[in-house]
Amino acid sequence: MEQVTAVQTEAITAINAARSTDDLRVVELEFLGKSGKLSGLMKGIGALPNDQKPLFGAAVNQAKSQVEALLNQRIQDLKGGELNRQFETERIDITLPGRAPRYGREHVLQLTTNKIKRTLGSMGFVYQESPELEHFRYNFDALNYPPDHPAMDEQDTFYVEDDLVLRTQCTALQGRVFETQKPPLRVFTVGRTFRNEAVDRTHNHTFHQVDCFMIDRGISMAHLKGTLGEFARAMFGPEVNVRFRPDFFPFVEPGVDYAISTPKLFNGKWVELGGAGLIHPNILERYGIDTREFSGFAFGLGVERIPMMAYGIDDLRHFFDNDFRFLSQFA
Ligand code: FA5
Repeated sequence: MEQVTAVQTEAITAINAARSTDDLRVVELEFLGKSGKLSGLMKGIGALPNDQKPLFGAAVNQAKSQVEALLNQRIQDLKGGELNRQFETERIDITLPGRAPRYGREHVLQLTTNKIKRTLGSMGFVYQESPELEHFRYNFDALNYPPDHPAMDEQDTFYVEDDLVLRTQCTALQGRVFETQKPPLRVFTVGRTFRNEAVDRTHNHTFHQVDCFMIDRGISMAHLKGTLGEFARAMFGPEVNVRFRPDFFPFVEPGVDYAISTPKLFNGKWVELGGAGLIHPNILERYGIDTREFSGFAFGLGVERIPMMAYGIDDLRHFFDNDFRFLSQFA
């Protein structure tokens, strides 16, 4: 019997000494586990005289349930404190200001495209989609490029097949429209264009163009100048100047390049925007449009040049780097 009391005392001392519920789990295993010290006492029962066996068994069981009760009590006591400490260390400061999610926004080239569409749309031009992967014949042949003409060298591009290229100019839309629609016409498109280009601050292999044309009775360079002037003022403000200079494109006659300057930017320097002219009679006649009745103008320009000029951006590669610090400036 003293043996039972001794083990029970040992267990109680261990329970009182425990500082955490983890310690108590160890004590539990040591005394109450299957091969624990209290359960182990039962093994000696066989060696006792028969009349002492029930008394010994009862004493062990009583000791076990007392130790168990004390243990559970201590677990409850310690658990409260441990939970409080955990809550303290995991406390969330609900008074901190929240982190605002970053909202996406339209890319500056998309914003420019939207403005171009609104401007030309309001002048009666109809927007048409056009493919980036284009037939060689729409990109060149239909635009009055004679076979092997050196003007094509300026617009070397990426060939997918002999007759399938990444378009070099949005003017490729013209042939598609003339095949299916009759004048009077006022059409424009905006989209991605590609060239095998030595990349620098104003040239990239991938860029965007607007291309716009109009065919009607009596269309002259005056209509072209008027339209481009209106377009430039919508894009850059009322003080913008537009300059025309003679230039060559196989699909216009006469042909010009045009540049703009605004007193505010680049010290009023002229910046080339694009090319333009009256649509070459060869093209109109090829598509059965009577040149005694109809004439037309066409112009094309680089979309990147518009925000470059409007905001004073010195390198068009910024548009394609996807640097959030750059892009987030344009609302
Ligand atoms: C053309 O592409 C003609 N299709 C424009 C045209 C249309 C003329 C209708 C007459 C009638 P050009 O190759 O000059 O022309 O390109 C027009 C504009 O696109 C350039 O002025 C420039 O603003 C832009 N551009 C051309 N190449 C690049 C490039 N590699 N990177 C960025 N912008 C470019």
